Amino acid sequence: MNFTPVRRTKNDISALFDLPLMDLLMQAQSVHRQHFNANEVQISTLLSIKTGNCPEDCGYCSQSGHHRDKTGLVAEKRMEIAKVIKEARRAKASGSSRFCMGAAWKHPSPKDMPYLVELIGEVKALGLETCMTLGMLQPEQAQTLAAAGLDYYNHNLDTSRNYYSQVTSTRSYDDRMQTLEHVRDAGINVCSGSIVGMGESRDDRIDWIFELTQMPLPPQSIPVNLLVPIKGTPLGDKVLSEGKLSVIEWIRTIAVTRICCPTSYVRLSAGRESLTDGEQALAFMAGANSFFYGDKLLTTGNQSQANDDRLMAELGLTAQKPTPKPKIINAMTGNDYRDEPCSLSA
Ligand code: SAM
Ligand code: DTB
Ligand code: SF4
Repeated sequence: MNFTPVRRTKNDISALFDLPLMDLLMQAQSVHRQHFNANEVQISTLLSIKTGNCPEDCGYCSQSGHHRDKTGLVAEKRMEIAKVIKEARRAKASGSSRFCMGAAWKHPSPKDMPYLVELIGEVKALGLETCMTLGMLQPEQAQTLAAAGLDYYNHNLDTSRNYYSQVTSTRSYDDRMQTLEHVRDAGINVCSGSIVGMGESRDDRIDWIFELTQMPLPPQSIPVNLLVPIKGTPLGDKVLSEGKLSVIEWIRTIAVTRICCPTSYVRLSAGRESLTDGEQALAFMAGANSFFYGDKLLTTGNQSQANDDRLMAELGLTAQKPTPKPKIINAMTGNDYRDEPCSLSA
């Protein structure tokens, strides 16, 4: 697949946002069809492997330790490997092709690395693609995860450089960019997206898409989250009192992302639970071709699997199969995982 970025100015991106919706959808759908089967979607399942008490202060997040007195979220220890694998088996059986594991960390600590390496090997041995989102990574950590076979690393820019200080104060936009560089340099596919509806302006959404087009390669996967306003978080409370952004603006953001990053997977992520069938169908029309499947995201709800199965059947969408991987080496033993019996029971 050709990942040549489409270079656009901020004015070009702004003009796309200004198009009448039908013209924008038409353009996004025709770009989409040049690169993808328009009736096929990539399906991932998410699991929180370490929940809550995060030292970062992201203003939208239920898992930040800074908001825990107000959100009441109960923190949990790192999940045992056998339990993670049980969930991965369940995801595979339900038709997901990728298993995404998220941890509420600023960054993984050295003692977490063998745990993460083992998880990657065990999940890949089930025939699933692997994705992790663990906070910031040092170059050696990215290389260790790459050597273990990690397929994707999720690390969102979340918004524009300008609005970032309104979102998080415990890290900078450049910290975020640096981890993306380490992930890219290690040869792991980049998954990096945004949250729409946090009180940012359209210019912030334009600037975020511009940042994507300026990367050496656009991310292979781009989640466009719609803020799930969580009571007790600063940005959740702001949106709950001032009102939510129009869903149509989120759909416009998906369409412009599709046009500017034509070969990337664009993912419907957080926020789908509150959407109607029609709104989701418009989002697919706008060029989204990936979504999270399963009743739960990390700490919040998602559309039920039964509802997603029904909607996919109604829309005539089919699930993409995982890309077969030739050889998977267990970094601990040096053996190919396909030759080893899985040590964990379901
Ligand atoms: N701690 C890691 C990090 O921040 O990179 C990984 C987990 S974090 C929860 C993953 C992403 O979920 C965030 O970057 C953000 O885009 C999204 N997210 C978290 N809470 C959300 C919310 N309430 N609504 C929408 N998206 C949210
Ligand atoms: C992403 O961009 N969205 C997912 C995934 N990457 C890790 C997370 C959504 C989290 C929604 C809020 C929650 O469930 O806590
Ligand atoms: Fe921590 Fe990630 Fe939540 Fe920020 S988004 S508070 S880094 S878990």
